[in-house]
Amino acid sequence: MKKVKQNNSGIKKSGIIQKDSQKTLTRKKSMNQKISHKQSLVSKPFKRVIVTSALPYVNNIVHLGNLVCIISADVYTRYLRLRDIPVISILGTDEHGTTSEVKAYEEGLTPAKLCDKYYAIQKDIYDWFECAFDCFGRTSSLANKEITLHIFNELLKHEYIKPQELEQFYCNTCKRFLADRFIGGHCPHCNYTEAKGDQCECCGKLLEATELLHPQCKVCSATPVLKKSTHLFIDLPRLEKPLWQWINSVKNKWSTNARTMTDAWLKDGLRPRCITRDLLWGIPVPGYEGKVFYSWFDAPIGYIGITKASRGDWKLWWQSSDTRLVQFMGKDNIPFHTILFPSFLLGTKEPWTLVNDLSVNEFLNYQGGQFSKSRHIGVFGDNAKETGISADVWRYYLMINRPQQTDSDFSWDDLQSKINSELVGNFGNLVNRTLTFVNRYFNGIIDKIKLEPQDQAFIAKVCAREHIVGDLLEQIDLKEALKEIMGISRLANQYFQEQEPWKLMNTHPVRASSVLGVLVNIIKDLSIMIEPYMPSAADKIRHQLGMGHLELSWNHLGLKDLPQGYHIGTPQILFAKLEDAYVKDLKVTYGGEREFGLNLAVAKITKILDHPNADKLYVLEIELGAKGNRQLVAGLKKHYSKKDLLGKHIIIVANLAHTTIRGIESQGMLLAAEKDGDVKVLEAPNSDPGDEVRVSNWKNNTKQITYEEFVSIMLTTKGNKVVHQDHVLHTHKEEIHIDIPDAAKIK
Ligand code: B3M
Ligand code: ZN
Repeated sequence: MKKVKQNNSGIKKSGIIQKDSQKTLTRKKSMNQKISHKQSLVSKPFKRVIVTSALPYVNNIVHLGNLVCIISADVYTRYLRLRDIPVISILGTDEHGTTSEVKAYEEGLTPAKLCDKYYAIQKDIYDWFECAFDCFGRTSSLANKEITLHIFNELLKHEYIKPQELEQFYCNTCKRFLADRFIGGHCPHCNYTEAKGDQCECCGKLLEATELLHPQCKVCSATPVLKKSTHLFIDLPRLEKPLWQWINSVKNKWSTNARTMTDAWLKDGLRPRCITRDLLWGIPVPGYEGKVFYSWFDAPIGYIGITKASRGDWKLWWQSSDTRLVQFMGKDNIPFHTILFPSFLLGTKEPWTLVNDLSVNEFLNYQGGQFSKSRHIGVFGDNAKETGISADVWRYYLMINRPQQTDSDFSWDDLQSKINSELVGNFGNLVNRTLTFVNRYFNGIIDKIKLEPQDQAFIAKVCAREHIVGDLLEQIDLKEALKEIMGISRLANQYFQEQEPWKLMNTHPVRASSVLGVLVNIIKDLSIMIEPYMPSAADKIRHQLGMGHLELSWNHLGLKDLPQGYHIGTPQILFAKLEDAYVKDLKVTYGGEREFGLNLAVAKITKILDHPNADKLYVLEIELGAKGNRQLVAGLKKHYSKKDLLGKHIIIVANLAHTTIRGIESQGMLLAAEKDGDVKVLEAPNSDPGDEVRVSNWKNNTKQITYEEFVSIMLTTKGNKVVHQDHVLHTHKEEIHIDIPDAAKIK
């Protein structure tokens, strides 16, 4: 993760502000005094700030909606850094629990290996989005184990933990208790046959595993039995009073949704809550074999664990009354952060830092519906890069659309219109035309600034609005603050328009230079204010202004630090317009709509006979999982012995019209690669019969096709992979690998 440099050196070492760097320094001081009343909001009585964002489940590839929360935390942290406030921001992966175990089982990996894999994927995503965390870690770290056990032991010591017996499903074959997600059965409400232990995906109802009809162990399909198991509960009723007192002392700093939901929980009265699970993957509960802590126990403790894993001074941050803890999360995470996590900490009777500010976002939907990784609907962190839209632009869009009071919707049309009108038309245009002008007509040098009363009035107006931006950011209203920044940019464009420097050029050059000087100053200020939102764009602007090596801070706002004789750099276009045709493509790619002409599936060869009427052909019997068995005729005799072929997991075209070859029906076709006379069948050894083989995230075609249509779809090999238009063929378990040179023919 990128760490952001401290920015306290600022102007001092720069020397770029050529003539009056001395004056600038003094100015910096007076600016400090001026904004001190604002700083006090965040720094008094607090000496430091911890910013966290809810820790994403390790194997969930985050979508734009999840990124709202993470990027919000990053924007706010970057703002605090600009204000020179000591801050650390924390994120990491939430790794324990059933979801990881189930996914590991599906991918044929151990949970630990699965977490390693997805931890790396997630880290890449946040790096790409330019999230500059101070600590990025994992809940499965040793440090987190230590803290979790410590907190548990303290709770035990103060008698907040008590055992209670529960009845749970147990699989006699697998010899273990089954977590909800490991149980399947028929839904008692709608009779859907593939309901899960916690929810029916057909009717959407939440279920208790014990309600399922015909329950089955998902691992071995045996019928599980109910068995008693002793679990540990945290005695929330006994913690209710201190919790209630604490909540009342801080909740005015929470967003409304956080307050409302927490109040509702408290009003219902708190009940003891189970903090253990019968799972293998997690932090083992001492003295209880086969049990681990519930992931919602060690996940929030993970904020502390992640800090401990990366900083020796973690206690200074996490055990001080003068640390301010600001937590960002989605609305489904509220009670875990306002009731459970604080209870765990309060119960230890140790001086832990509890949350002060909660910034809870509502949900972001995708084109009016839900994001779905499995159905390839929506933009996910790992494909944001492929869209060709920069991280800055994504960050801008997510923040200007931040679902603060209500859910909001992502739509490509909205994205296009916001990029084109705001980033390109308003902000980018202001920067570009101003700097181009200075370069073209003044050789890049602003050497005369003589302000008229009208300029003074305009500057006062801009300064007032800069203050509003600061105020909004103090209130963590990241969306309104960004709107205000764009408003300042619009104001500057208006000023450009009204002053008409292109006309003044010829008649009143000093006046033209002054107007441009004011505008360059505003651009410098804008680069500071947008830095938390669009760090790369801010950096580009600074380079274009010739201030690339300067670390500006919030103290340099106020249109002040640009002296006469200032030499600006080279202007360049900041943002590219998003064209209609491109948007149309994006809609198809991320709308779960794009279709591949073939229907490819994994099949297992179960029997091989010689073709009775042809020397070169085999007749293969193949199994397609739930899709049944089929028979294929294949010309492989020259290349494979029966022994070598039998049992292979091959790939077949399942939607090819059946045909009769020398008197025997062939119900589809297997795929093989041919290069210089060498023939290799395509294989998917780690996938199961019936698994779909896909190209990128496109849907497979279900309609029947002719042989001619098949031939028209180009497939080839590249780097030992099979590709269609550079997209790799894959199942959900593996990419198709083949040992044959590039550009082989697939037939
Ligand atoms: N992983 C739930 C979620 O991603 C959970 C948050 C943990 S925060 C400590 O929504
Ligand atoms: Zn079982």
